[in-house]
Amino acid sequence: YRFIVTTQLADFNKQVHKIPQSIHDISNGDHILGFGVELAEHHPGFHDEEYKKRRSYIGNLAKLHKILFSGEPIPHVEYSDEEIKIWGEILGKLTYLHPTHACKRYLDTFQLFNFVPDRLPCLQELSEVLMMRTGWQIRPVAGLLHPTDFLNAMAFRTFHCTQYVRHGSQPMYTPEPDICHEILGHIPLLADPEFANLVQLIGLASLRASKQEMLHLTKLYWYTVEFGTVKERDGVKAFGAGLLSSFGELQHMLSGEDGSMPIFEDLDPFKKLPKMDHKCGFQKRYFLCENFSDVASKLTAYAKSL
Ligand code: HBI
Ligand code: FE
Repeated sequence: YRFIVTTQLADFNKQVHKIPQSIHDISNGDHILGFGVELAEHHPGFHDEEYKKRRSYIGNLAKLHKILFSGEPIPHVEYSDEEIKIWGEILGKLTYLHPTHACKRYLDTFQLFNFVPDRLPCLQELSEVLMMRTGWQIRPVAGLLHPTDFLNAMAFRTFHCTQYVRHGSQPMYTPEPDICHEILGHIPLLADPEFANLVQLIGLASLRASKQEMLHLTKLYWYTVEFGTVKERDGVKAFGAGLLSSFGELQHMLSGEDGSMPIFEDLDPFKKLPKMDHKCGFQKRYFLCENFSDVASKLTAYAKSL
């Protein structure tokens, strides 16, 4: 999946930032970037009025959900047969590649959830599993959330998840995060204590970051939590959610499916990171880490420097 981050970057310049003291200071509805209800020409659902209605119906449920204040559970969505079919198809394809392409921690935590193709999990259930395992919780959100809110919420062990399903015409592609990306990409590893702490570190660092530092943290997030890779005994494995939730990108990572092999580089959080490339196909370079504790100590060192 690819984000429309150009607008996000423009937004960094306008932002007046108040340091949130708790998750209650972060809105899940005020700063949605990306697509509005009308979508855009290049969105696969652009010409599908039914789809747009469905997407904004589910998005509005999230906007109404005032979380935690009243402790109300995440709204339940009754998914249609077509939505479940899309989920099942993605799950099937990915579970074929994961044993060879996903890191061991992901394969282990994935088991906790018993995902099956004929049922799209509900976010409330997943949130409860995370809460028990690592104290993380899920908060529903109507679309691509501004990186500042998105990262700040991670300081409070809260992960914002979209709840709508991508358009069925291209089940293997989505230009924006959808529930399949959130569940198959992000949720399993948030049940791993070490990984969950590492993600929170980025969130904590983001609370007091300047605009410049926030942009750098967004890149750090992008090159680790979204597209990170890790060395394992039998080769390079994915831990980034953008990889783990994309059949094409996973293949590309190991075999350069589209004809060009990606580059693997060491991650140095103190160095300028490359511009995030989210428009033209797969990533050209991935950052390769030794293991999660290596990522955590690098991020800790960077966070301390802020
Ligand atoms: N919003 N809903 C949602 N889901 C994401 O995965 C997400 C987001 N906003 C920003 C974001 N991811 C990041 O990739 C960075 O821009 C921080
Ligand atoms: Fe993501």
